[in-house]
Amino acid sequence: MGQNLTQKILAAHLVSGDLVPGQEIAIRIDQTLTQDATGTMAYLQFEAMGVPKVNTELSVSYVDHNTLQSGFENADDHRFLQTVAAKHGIYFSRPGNGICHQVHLERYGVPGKTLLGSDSHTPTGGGIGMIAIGAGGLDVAVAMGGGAFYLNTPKVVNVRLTGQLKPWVSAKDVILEVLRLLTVKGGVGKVIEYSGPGVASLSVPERATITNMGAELGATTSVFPSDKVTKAFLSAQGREKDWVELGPDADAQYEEIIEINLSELEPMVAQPHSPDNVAKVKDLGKIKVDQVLIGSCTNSSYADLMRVAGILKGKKVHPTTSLGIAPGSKQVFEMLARNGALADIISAGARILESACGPCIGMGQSPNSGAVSVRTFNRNFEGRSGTADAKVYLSSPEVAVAAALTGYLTDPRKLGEAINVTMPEQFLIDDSMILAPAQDSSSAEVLRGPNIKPLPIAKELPDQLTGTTLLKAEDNITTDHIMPAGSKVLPLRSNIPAISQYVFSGVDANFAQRAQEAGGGFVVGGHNYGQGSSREHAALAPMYLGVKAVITKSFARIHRANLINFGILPLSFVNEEDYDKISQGDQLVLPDIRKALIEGPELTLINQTTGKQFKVAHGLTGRQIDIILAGGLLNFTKASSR
Ligand code: MIC
Ligand code: SF4
Repeated sequence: MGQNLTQKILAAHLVSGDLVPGQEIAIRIDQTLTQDATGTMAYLQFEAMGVPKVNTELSVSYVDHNTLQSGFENADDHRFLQTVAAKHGIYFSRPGNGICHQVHLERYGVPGKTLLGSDSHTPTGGGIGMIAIGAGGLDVAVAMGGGAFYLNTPKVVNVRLTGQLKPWVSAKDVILEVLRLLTVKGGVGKVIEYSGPGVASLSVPERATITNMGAELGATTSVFPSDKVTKAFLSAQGREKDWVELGPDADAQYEEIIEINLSELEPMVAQPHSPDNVAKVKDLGKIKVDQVLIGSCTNSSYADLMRVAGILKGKKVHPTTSLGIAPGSKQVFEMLARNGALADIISAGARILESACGPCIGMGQSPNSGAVSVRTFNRNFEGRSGTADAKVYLSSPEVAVAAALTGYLTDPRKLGEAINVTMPEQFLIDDSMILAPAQDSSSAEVLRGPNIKPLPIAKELPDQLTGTTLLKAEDNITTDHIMPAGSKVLPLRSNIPAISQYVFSGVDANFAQRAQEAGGGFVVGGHNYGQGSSREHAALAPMYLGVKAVITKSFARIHRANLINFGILPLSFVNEEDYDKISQGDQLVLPDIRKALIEGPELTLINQTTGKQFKVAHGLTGRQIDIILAGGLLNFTKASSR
């Protein structure tokens, strides 16, 4: 039986386990990436592991999230990241060099390699034929130390592309169509593998737009074959030697097949407040648009912005609409500046932002009250823009620029003739903003400012877990609910005592205080608890506040792994209706827990307040049980390397 591309790459990196869907495997990681908002913790964890130099083929540390320096905190973090990278054999991409996923695709992505990144949009690398997976910082730290990455073998879904995109329709519309078909939960436990004759018509950055936003499906990752188009991209980046041809066998098997005819797609948007709330632009009424933002790791490539510049050329932004543009990388920015496209953008009245995540993570450009904001980004969760009542639509650059010019959500096909951009034969290559690690690491000093507080470490699991139900939450709690981002909270990512005061602050302002006064306790949640980002702060900060177990109807993949990594027990109700048998404030007990975890998949939970008791399941593998018993992955890794 033939192999699909996912199986081929996983098999070539398999360290333990069998490639049977649902079973745990361990894979070797060739490359890692971190960004600053998750990276400071990842490097503190790496330091705590005591490994002098990274054991990967390549590890890169990017600064792109916390670039708004409104106090000393972010600058302190940048300096720490630069010096810790120099010491431990890590390449450092300076602030201003661009968004991690865009830069990594341009300068480091290699078909057939594995990439683990402490950011949920790491699957961008799938556009160049990598198995690129998002994970918590601690998993990335372990991979940097040479440890394997553990995951459940995913099912592989084949999205077969036929036809060719029509003018004004773009890669973003392809992934919006996949989101419409599969929904935000439809990719859980799966890899989305693209194939078919339509693939050849998509450039590498277009493919990367599609794999990037596969994160919004909840998928483990997404991947495209590596073909002549990939070769041309690598050669234009001066890296033809990195090319290998890769694809599925002709008789490859898939768990599920979906056909999409590119020729039939039309311009679309994801409406507020979920990336799968997809509609055709032409079917929506007259919607006034207050703000348009173009950029983010989804849509800020050279071709994206050349098309935007081409459409804006000689025109002016609508007087009641603000247009902001953040080029994805220094390479893109400088090429636009040198060929004059930047002048067309400026002349049209756009506000130019630095090459960084910026407004995508609420770092500035929050829209006005009740605003409609059209963004080429990948997430439109309520409040993420920094304005609680803003309505965010996700779109292609073409739809975004049409809104910026007309002031309304507009089908871009009404703008006339489409702009054709050909991919350059040679990109502008200048890696001077990427610093190589120190040759002699003994003289490299790691500089820490007062914002960088030592890493809190969990204790071994006690024999019994007792505590109060600190919070009872609904379905679809995102990591933005658990640990908010934005310009006020993000600078505290290296200071767990300080950031822990914001845990659940948008849901329940007194959570942190209550948790600390109670000496910790339990959190109860509904379905899909922890969807969204890979931020391990959504586990680390609750752990600091004393949260011992989270009991839900179901979890999102990366967040569940993060809870385990920090010694918090993720438990699920065996009977969903037992969710109703716990109220906030109830006193809960998990007796004889160390023994019970080893003995079987189910535990008894006693609600002392009501006198009722019921079953909860842990679903942990043997290795995960050992991690929980040790009080987290860091303790476990240290103990097993002794
Ligand atoms: C995001 O898009 O939510 C982020 C910010 O990039 C996060 C990482 C983080 O919280 O630092 C992600 O996607 O993993
Ligand atoms: Fe940055 Fe936004 Fe991409 Fe996250 S989704 S990495 S915040 S650009």
